[in-house]
Amino acid sequence: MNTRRTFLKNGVAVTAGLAMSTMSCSGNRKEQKKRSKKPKVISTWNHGIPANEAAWEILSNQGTALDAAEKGVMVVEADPKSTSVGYGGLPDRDGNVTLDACIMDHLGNAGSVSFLQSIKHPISVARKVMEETPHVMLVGDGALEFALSQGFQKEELLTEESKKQWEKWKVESEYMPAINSENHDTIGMICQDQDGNLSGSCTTSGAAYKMYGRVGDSPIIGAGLYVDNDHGAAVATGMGELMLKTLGSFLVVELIRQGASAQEACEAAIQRIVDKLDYKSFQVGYLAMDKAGNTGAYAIHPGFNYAEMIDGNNQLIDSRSFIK
Ligand code: SD4
Repeated sequence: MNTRRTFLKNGVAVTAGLAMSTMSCSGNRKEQKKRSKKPKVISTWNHGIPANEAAWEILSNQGTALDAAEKGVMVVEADPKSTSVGYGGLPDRDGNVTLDACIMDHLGNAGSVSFLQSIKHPISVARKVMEETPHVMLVGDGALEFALSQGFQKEELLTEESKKQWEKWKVESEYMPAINSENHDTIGMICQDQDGNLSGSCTTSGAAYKMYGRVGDSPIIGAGLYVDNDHGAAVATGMGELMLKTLGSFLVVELIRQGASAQEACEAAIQRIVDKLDYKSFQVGYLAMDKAGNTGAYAIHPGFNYAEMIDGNNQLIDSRSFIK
């Protein structure tokens, strides 16, 4: 059996940081395990607040974690003020809004779309890929063709505001993703329903002013999102190239499976980036929930936050970070 003891014995991530985080996690582990399985939703950044509300509507009416994870992030996909997700998302350097999204349920089913254009709700197309095709991932024109065949409508996703920002950017044309700015602002969501099942979703317009055709971590199962219903789930936000190189969300869930707490696992996955990659100029944030509903979050830089909703209370929480 994989227990916390095994995790520590194997020395997977016994670091001072982990030891400290163990102390700072709320309550002791026995108490955490005793907690009843109440519906719960967590999601990245400020826009997690309205997204959680939509997810809660479903969870509090005996809905499934999968439905909640899809409907929750759709709120942000449809919001033109959220310039890093869906409609109104900042475009690539040539002015194309290209979207990435994925979804995963408690049975281990997964669906994903990438480099999808002109469709407002890529998360719903990802769900259709999961449920209606023998595949996990469709990209570009193939994803668009599939979406249209499923009844989705083509729409212009570049808003006047995003177009203005892109035109301003073109003056210098410098690709420099900013830490915690709106162009690094994927919504990742994890839901647990009344049956204790976990599902997750992740959707983004990706890094603003990326190269045409660039795909980040968000549609990649294991990088932007991973769910193992026996153990936990994780989502990622930030500079996708770093999560892709470390398969971060899978790593977080795997560490939970080996006995780490959700908090320890997020910290260890950030530590992996710090140990292996040039991390200082980039932000990455991980958010995780274990099967008992305990949550964890950790980022490279300060400024990452997430929304957590339980018992109808929705609150924003600041994540801790490697750089203080
Ligand atoms: C990406 N992780 O495409 C996404 C973008 C993002 O906050 O902005 N995340 O790399």
